[in-house]
Amino acid sequence: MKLLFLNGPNLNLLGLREPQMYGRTTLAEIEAQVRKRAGELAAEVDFRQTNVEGELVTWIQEARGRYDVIVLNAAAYTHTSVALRDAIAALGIPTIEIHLSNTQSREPFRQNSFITAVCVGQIAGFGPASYVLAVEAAVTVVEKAKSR
Ligand code: CA2
Repeated sequence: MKLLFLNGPNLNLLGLREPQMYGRTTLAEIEAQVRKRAGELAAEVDFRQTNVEGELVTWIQEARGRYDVIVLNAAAYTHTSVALRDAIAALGIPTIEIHLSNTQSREPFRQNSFITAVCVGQIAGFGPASYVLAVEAAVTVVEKAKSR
């Protein structure tokens, strides 16, 4: 089972700036937590971050045939990107939307996601644990698909 974790703009700053909002854990530390849980569940993980919207689109397109599930924290592009929505809709493999914060309890512009409707589900509000929960959700999604 292969999982592709994609992280959008500014998530490279995690743990380094604005700790009151996003905590003190770095993206590298989150990646380590993801790899640990994935190892326990016999899943392989690729974990990437970019500040470039088109790069996320390309990575989503290239995932076809290579990964079983994408886990996507699109960061600010969540609230703006028709391009990401179209890429996910065209992909044909399940995508899980994740966020560190509970976007529904934040500013109104964060309460709209362009990608929720084309994802299998969303995990938000648990800080770095959102990523670990996503590993478990991804395994559940793949096992459910196999049992059909
Ligand atoms: O809660 C999340 O995971 C978000 O996707 C984070 C995005 C935000 O735009 C979304 O509405 C919700 C922001 C990521 C920026 O991360 C930073 C980390 C440290 C310092 C500055 C930004």
